[in-house]
Amino acid sequence: MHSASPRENRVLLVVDVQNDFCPEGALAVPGGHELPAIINKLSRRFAHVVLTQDWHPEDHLSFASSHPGEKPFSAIELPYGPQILWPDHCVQDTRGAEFHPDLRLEHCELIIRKGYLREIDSYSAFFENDRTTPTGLAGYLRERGLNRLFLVGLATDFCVAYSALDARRLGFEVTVIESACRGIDLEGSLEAAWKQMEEAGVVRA
Ligand code: VGL
Ligand code: ZN
Repeated sequence: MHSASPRENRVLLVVDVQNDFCPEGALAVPGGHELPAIINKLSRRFAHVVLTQDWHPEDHLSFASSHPGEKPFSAIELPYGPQILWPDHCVQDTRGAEFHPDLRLEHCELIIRKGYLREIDSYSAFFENDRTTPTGLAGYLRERGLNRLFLVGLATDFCVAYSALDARRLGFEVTVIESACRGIDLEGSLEAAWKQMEEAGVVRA
């Protein structure tokens, strides 16, 4: 780690590199298993590393199994807006919710869990899907002067994109490192996410 200056204001935000988002996981993202090696290497250039961990109760409302008759990947309307229904994934304290075993980020300073409220999903590292209930991450980063965010992880078009867009909205400088992300791509969601991110001033690196 060469940049450990106390004034270092860059932070690597590693989104949801968990077993369930890797091949053989419950909500497998193609190529997800390629990320640990890439991110381990990248992380050496960052003094500050923060991880997010998708962390759902077993009856979470984003699971198709919580809505009899509904199938995974269909969309429904919840009080806070449209919600895609997912296969059960990242259930608290299960193997699927653990970080990929090859991830070696021992200098990670904070793990932020999200999606733990049954009634509401949370793609973004900053807000629940109502886009108003904060996770506390913005306050943490601001208090520590970490205002230049570099995002990597899973999935590009959901948790990475939502986090990047919220970070821009909150006034952070944001770069998404494309080679260290993988997408789900439901009905063009990957291209749409990049378009939205670019319009919001996210740097695509
Ligand atoms: C995610 C769908 C559901 C993600 C999490 O990490 O992108 N996607 N939960
Ligand atoms: Zn989830």
